[in-house]
Amino acid sequence: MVSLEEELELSMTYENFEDVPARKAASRRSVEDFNVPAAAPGMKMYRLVVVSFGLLCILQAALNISLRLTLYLEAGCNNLTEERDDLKRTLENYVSQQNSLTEERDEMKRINLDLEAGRNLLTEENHGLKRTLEEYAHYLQQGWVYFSGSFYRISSTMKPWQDSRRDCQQRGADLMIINSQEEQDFSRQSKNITWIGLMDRNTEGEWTWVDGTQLTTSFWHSGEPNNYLNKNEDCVNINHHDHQNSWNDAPCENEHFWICEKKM
Ligand code: 2F8
Ligand code: CA
Repeated sequence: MVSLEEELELSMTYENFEDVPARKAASRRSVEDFNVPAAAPGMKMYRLVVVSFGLLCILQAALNISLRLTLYLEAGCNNLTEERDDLKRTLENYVSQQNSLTEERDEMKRINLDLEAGRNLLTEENHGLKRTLEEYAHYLQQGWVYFSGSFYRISSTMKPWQDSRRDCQQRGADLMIINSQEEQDFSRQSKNITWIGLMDRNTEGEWTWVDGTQLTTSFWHSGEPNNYLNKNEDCVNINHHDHQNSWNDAPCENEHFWICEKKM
């Protein structure tokens, strides 16, 4: 226990701004007068110190708490920043993946369009081939002979050149056009005189095929064309089968067999 004297001494150490002897006297007087312990100012000081210490402790505690809180929040903040960066990276990855997928999808769409176009072409080609096949079957069934890309049919009756041509047209064909030596040789198989699709009916001396093309390679028999005996011989037939050059011009109204050709 600190005595009142000691407390007084202690308080005097701190409170040197007052008159010490006077304070001592006053203190004694106060004790004597009021029977109150003379060490009250020291007690005050003591309380002040205790309170200050308490406040310091509270301040320290508050500082600790705020420091810990700051550290905690900072750590939390760092975590959140990392999480945010992670999310950003993930999002960037997603966006990049989405872009790749979009490009892939567009490429697939283009490929699909190409494939569709290819399929349409193949379908058209297929239909065309079917039609051609049906046509081949039709002409073969009708007794036509196939040679080098065309079907040929030699008539079994005789007609003037114009009627002969009409017959061919009604069969989806026309009178034969000879474009090569091979075709010329093929035309000589028939031993009958046969009309072919060549004439100069429009302009004398200007020999024209039924498809409108002008004559270039010709196989006239020797002395032909001659408008024999000044007759109007405007249509051409295969006459001299035993010669490579077998053509003869003859009057169109004469009746002969004829050869139709269907180009395939
Ligand atoms: O000698 C060639 C001559 O032969 C016939 O007349 C006799 C032909 N006439 C007919 O085919 C109608 C001519 O055209 C031919 O030039
Ligand atoms: Ca002639």
